[in-house]
Amino acid sequence: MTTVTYSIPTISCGHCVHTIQSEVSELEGVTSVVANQEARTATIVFEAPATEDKIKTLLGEINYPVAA
Ligand SMILES: [Cu+2]
Repeated sequence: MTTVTYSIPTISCGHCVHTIQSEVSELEGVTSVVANQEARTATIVFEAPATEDKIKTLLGEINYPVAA
């Protein structure tokens, strides 16, 4: 199990938080997603088959790209 906190500058409201949490939770292997509106972060707990690359790709696809 791996826990990573991503910086996501485009988080701007509670809707963003909800969208990120519901979309990323759908990814197989993701066990927890907690997005924070104030900090503009998402802390994601995952294991195989989920990978950092898959999570980052998904976040980009839903218009919440991870900051470099
Ligand atoms: Cu929003």
